Amino acid sequence: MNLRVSVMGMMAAGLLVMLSPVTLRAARDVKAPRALSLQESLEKARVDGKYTMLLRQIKVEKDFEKYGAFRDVGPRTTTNYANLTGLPAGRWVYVYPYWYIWRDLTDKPTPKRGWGPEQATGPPDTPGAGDFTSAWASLMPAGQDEWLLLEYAEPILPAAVLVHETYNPGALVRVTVFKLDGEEVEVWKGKDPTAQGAGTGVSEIAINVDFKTNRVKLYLDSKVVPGWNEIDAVGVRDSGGKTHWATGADASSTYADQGGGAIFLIAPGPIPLPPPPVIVPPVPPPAAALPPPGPVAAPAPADEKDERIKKLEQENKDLKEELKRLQDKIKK
Ligand SMILES: [Ca+2]
Repeated sequence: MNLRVSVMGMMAAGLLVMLSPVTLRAARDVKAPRALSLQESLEKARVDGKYTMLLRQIKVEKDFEKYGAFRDVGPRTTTNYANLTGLPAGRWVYVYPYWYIWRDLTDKPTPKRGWGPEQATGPPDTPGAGDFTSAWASLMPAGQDEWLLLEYAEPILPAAVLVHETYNPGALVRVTVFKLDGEEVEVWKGKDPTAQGAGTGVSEIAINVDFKTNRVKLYLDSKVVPGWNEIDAVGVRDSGGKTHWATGADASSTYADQGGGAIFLIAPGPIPLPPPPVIVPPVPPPAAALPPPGPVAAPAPADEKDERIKKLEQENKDLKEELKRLQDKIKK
């Protein structure tokens, strides 16, 4: 009996000895890479300055098993990933343990459209109170609560955010800043220091955090403050007293998208605008599906084509909606 037990035990031990080298080797193969500092990681994710305007940063630690320490995957339109939903379309870069989703290629700057969020980049350039194309305006005057996301060239230890409001001010209700690990941190919530009816004003929001940020997000209570709540520029004053101006911007909506930029049905203010000709883009062929992330990157021309098709589809959709609105208006 005793002998039998010990033989069984020896067999079991032998099995373990046979298995263990394999198991150990597998464990060694999937060893996590060394994580860079957050600032180094951000720099690496820009891929030698190729990308700009970070839309999202998400932590997916286990993806190193598939992508290693770094992978420039390129354009993806997936909105759901790793139990996250509502992700923006963009250019995906993996720097362990984060995914960075960028909007723009640095060498293809987005054109400056009147009232586009890009009008809130750089120092203030709007001549005074009033409706000017040099400030960001939302699509509708009070259609929804709006937000404006600003990106800065380098991470800054922020002491204050300076919001230059140039038309229907007083809607700012919340300011957040992003940590370099992607976490959004609320730094202020309250009543806009610039009063409604002030015409124009600079809302100075003091910030007390102990981390650097390169992204600031403003939230506007657009539905409460009538008219388009336009923002000309957003500065971040650092702890040394220097003010930095945004280098990129994204927004919940923009008046630049009104009729795909072709129809000015409702001018947001007193500036008269001649209605430009309505150009209906041809219906594009169905867009080719984007490849899954992997070592095979899609060739650049195909990406550009996809983007053009996507843009045309959106413009076509906008125009159709605009046409329907016009028809409904005529009916009334
Ligand atoms: Ca501006």
